[in-house]
Amino acid sequence: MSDRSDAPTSVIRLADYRPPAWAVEDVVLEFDLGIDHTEVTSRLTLVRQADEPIRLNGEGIELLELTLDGRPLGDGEYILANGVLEVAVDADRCTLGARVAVRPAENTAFEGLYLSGSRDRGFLLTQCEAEGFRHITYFPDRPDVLSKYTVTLRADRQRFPVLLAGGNPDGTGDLADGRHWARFVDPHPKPSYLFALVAGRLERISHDYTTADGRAVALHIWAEADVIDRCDYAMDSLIRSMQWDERTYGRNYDLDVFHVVATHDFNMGAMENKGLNIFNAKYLLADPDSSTDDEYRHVEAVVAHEYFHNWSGNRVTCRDWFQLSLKEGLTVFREQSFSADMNSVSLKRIEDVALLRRAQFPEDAGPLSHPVRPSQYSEINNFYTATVYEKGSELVRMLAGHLGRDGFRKGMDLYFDRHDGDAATIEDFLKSLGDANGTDLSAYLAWYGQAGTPRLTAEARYDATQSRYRLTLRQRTPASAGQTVKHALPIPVRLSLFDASGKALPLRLEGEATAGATERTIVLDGAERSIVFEDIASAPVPSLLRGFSAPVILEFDYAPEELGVLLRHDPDGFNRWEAGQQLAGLAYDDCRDGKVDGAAIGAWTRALAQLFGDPSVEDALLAELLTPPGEIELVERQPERDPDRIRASRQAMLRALASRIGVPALRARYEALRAATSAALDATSQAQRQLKRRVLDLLSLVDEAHARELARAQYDEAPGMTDRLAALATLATVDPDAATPAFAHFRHRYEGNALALDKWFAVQAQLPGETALGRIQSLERDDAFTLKNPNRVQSLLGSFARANPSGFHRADGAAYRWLADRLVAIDALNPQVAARVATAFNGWKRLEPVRRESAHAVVAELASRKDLSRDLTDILARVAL
Ligand code: 0A1
Ligand code: ZN
Repeated sequence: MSDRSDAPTSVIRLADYRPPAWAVEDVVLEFDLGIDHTEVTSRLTLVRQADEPIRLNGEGIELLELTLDGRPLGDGEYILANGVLEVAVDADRCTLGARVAVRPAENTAFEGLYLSGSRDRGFLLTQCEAEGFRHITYFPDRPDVLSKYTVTLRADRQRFPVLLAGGNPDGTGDLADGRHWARFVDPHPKPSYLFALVAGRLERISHDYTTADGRAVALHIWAEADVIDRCDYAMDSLIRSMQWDERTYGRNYDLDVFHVVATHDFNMGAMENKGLNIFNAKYLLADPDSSTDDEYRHVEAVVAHEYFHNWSGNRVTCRDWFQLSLKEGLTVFREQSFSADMNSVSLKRIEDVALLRRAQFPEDAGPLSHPVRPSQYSEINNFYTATVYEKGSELVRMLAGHLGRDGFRKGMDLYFDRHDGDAATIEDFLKSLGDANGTDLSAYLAWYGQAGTPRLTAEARYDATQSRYRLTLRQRTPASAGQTVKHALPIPVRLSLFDASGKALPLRLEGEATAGATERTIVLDGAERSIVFEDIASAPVPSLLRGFSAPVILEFDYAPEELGVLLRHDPDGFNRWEAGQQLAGLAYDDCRDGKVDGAAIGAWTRALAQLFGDPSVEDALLAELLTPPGEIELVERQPERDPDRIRASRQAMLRALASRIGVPALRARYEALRAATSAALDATSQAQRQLKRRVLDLLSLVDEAHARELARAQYDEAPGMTDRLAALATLATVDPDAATPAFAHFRHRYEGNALALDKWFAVQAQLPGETALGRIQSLERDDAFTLKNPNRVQSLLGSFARANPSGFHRADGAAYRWLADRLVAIDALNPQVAARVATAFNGWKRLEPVRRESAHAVVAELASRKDLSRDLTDILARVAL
């Protein structure tokens, strides 16, 4: 567990980076595994790099013995203080041996070696990123120390029949007293954060894979017996990922075995340990009866993400944790491209941009704002953020767009060749991409160092007499936490112009001889740039920032009917949706404060009603178009941030949309989709389910009694989880009382199915309004609820605090006080989880005055406590500022 905050909190700075004073060539580890007591013996071969003592990190472990070149060291021959073991050595090369004891069952923080599940049935596993290895043994626990690992595991054969560690298998055998052993050798040097072991009773499914370069690889997915039959989709996803990385980046897998393990006890999504990926069961298990369509997509994406790390993360790792986005942003980008290829390019882009806006934009607009490459941290675990991951991916996307497909591939080839086996930096990455293409990309470095979402404003002037259209682009990034001076960034703006009938115009810029394509990318690389288009016969409608070509907030003064043109005619699915989102934003403004009146709400409902009846619009896109920005995004449009009013206005606009489409059309569409209901997983069936859900939700706003009947029937008839859960959510929103028996039925039906119960908690945690807190408090008393399980905490407390604005931000502040109390309790068990839930307070400063006052009191009180973990203290200190 992390230090309590009464220990001095030290700030780590990028500017202070120094290479390691000692390299570790190889590591020999031996584990005598037990649930209460595990003994770890290590032998490190150390090689001097600088004139300094050997310094090893170690936390929460008991040192039993230390040797130098085989000779035991006495108390006076080393210093052990503040989590650092220091040994002064004269030689340039030596072997340092240690024997330490650790206590897995007591490790509730899930960092280092811990127990998943119960004492009698659970299994042992490790989590080492970012700084968990120091909870296992003494080691220079930093990503730029790369070593070859030989690992031997010993344990009771009955209790721990399966023994796994990263690397290739190197023998197994029996020992006395019913014990057995297994050895693994990893030929690829790796940093300690990629070490992993797993031991216990697990079942497996397997597949023999042959890589494009001819290596036979045994793929094994491991899970506890009761869920092993839910791993097939993950295996298919793994195979698709391996093939895709071979095809797209020429990257092959590099060991003889690849293990993937599912656990219900995990702080994050999954972990890319070399040769032994460990997954939160939520992102590995899938079956139609207990998983939704979204969850199937998440399994595919996370399996791919972890697999792709084998190159972008493991073979080329990070020099220090400031470079985290080097592996994470890049790997998210690779996963997004893969998922787009497997499914739909425009739907994937819509999903990713929606996530960026929902999770990263608010982060970047509040006190937790930080650059994609932070310049300092006090707790690195708090930097696994939407900024490092999602915005980091957007930066890679801009670079890829700049270089074009072939240029980007050439750049990636050079990056992997040049830095294979290295701990690299973001500069290395930009340099490889640039060098391979004879260009200099260093201007993009500014994106990595500057926090905040840039505002891009566009202003247009049409000159009818000269048939010219002038577009002026300007940028400005608002000051963010600790960063007041902002610089201009290179912003690629992909754009097209449409005439009023929706035809894309050929583009000729001032000074060019002939018109070219109908789409261009203009890079704004200073504060302002104007461009002039020639031969424009009438005032055009610009489609800007196509495909979301840069992670910025675009401000352009569109008239509602102009957005209507794009919404109806833009051939690019993403920008079509985007026009709908922009128009919905204006429509929302028309629905504020109880009125529903204005040109925009008219244009929005008219355009969508028309698309609703247009058979050429695909179901999946229509479902997305019918979903306006959520309550969290709409906060930006509300000067006085009152979640109740935001919700009321949003409901009013949806009601206006539903009435415009009309009850008969909604009913007819629902019935048609109902007739097509199946549990099939193909894209068409998924799209039908998604649209059916949207239609039912709209219907519930204008035809409540009928919608309630339909929802109840849908719950009963549902062939799979997507329909079942959607029905439950709609029913509960329309009529909470009518939903009670359905919730009870669901609870009973899924007794013992942890992932299904998580959804049961999450749906209820998100039901809006003042009654939410009381509901949460009674759910806390459910037998299945525990603060010890991160998924449970996220599904109940996380969903409530972060995805239920009107419930959490009650005007009386009761939910703030309740959450503060729970945070203290969670923190005593698992600081990482407490810190993540606490980010719900990120936006308190911009709430309306009454809520702001009560949130402030709670945050300030919490932040002043001295008994909290470093993780939670760091979040609170930044949020309270
Ligand atoms: N590298 C993993 C995410 C991860 C990060 C930290 C963890 O423990 C604190 C665990 C997993 C990924 O990007 O998938
Ligand atoms: Zn990752």
